[in-house]
Amino acid sequence: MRQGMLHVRRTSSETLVAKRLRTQVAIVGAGPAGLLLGQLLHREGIDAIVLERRTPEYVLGRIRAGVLEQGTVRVLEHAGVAGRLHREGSIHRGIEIGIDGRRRRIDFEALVGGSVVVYGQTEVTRDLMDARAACGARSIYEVEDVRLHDIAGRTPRVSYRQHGEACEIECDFIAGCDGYHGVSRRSIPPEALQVYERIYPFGWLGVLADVPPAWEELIYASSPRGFALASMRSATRVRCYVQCSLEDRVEQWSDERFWDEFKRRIGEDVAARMSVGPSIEKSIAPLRSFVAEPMRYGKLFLAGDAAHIVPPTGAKGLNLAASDVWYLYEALREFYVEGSDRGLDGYSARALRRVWSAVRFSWWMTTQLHRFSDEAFNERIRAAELEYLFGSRAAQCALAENYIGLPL
Ligand code: RFL
Ligand code: PHB
Repeated sequence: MRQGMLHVRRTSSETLVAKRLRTQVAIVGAGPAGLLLGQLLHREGIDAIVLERRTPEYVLGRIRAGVLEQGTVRVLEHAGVAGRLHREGSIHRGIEIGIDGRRRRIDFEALVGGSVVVYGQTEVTRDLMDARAACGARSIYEVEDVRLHDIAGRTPRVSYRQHGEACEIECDFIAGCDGYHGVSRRSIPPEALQVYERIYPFGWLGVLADVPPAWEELIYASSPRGFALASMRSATRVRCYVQCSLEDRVEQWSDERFWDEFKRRIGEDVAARMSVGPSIEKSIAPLRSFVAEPMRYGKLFLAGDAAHIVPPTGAKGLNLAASDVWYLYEALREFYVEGSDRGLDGYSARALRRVWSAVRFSWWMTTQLHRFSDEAFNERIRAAELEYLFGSRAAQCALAENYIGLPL
């Protein structure tokens, strides 16, 4: 019985429920993690409902990741949503690392035989939304007051309100794909979770602008004024970041101030040849590393930013969301198709192994490339480490191998 039924019933908490739905997997959150899981399950004939508190336009308006690992591309192919990505995404076979005006190319292909694809998270999300709409799978946007019930018991349910109406979904499992600020992780009793966290003493100010990039590959630049990243979305659109203070507000950063600061950090040759233009998006993101373990509590499975956050320096957040979702999809398929609990029981440990390797790499990239108002000893160690990276093929291989993504 998968269809929705309209009737009024009282739940144990005495709320009047106007609409009751039934599905196999209730997915909370329509970011890349939730939508990708929904698509993979749909292709396997497993029913899911996706619940999202924002509008589709709002979700698409968030400018975030830009770099996809090969493993993520394969998962998107498996979900049947990689057509436009292959046509419009651009393959990058290396990145450049800048230190105080000097630059070194990290040649992924020569060092480890791999590459990444530059294709915005917005586009991945749009492709997933389109695929979901095309197959008629159920997504419910603008839901309020989402609550999870009986997650450790036999009758897991998700209640919510939409346009003032109380609704409830009965399900076998709940996938918590609702990001760092979502309700899923907070529904787990605190004593059942172990949390690991590092907050960095700076943020990233990002600007999106319609100008052609003056760089062919991403440039991660460390300068005495702080970090800067030159990235792109297409042959006509750049995405650039500068390290900023946590106290800074977007209003304090005019476009002129942003470009001036970016040019001072990115390297003189690039600054001399780049063009600038008005920002079409500007935002500040704080940087943190965060992991909540385990990623399962009873019938609730966390995936993506709901369970972990990495600083954007390693370009790992979206890719980790994709690997979590892949493992969770395999586990659910094993359950529904083969009748085995094994994948579900092993999900958290399997996902966390990959999570921690990305947490380590993102922490390393962040600490090496940013300026901390730090003690002199740490500054010297940081400089020595970057010097080693510039001179050692082994160090470059380690960076390349992690950047393109460890195997799924
Ligand atoms: P999301 O994208 O946060 O989606 C969660 C969704 O859940 C909804 N939600 C709820 N829905 C219903 N009920 C509730 N109570 C809800 N609470 C929340 C939210 O509205 C939202 O739609 O998490 P997801 O799907 O796990 O995806 C994670 C990625 O978005 C994230 O890791 C990346 O964007 C991180 N990231 C990067 N990752 C990369 O792999 N490569 C990159 O180059 C990269 N660059 C970045 C980034 C993140 C950045 N910011 C802004 C944090 C650059 C930046 C600047
Ligand atoms: C981006 O293009 O937004 C981007 C690229 C690489 C990163 C972070 C963000 O490490």
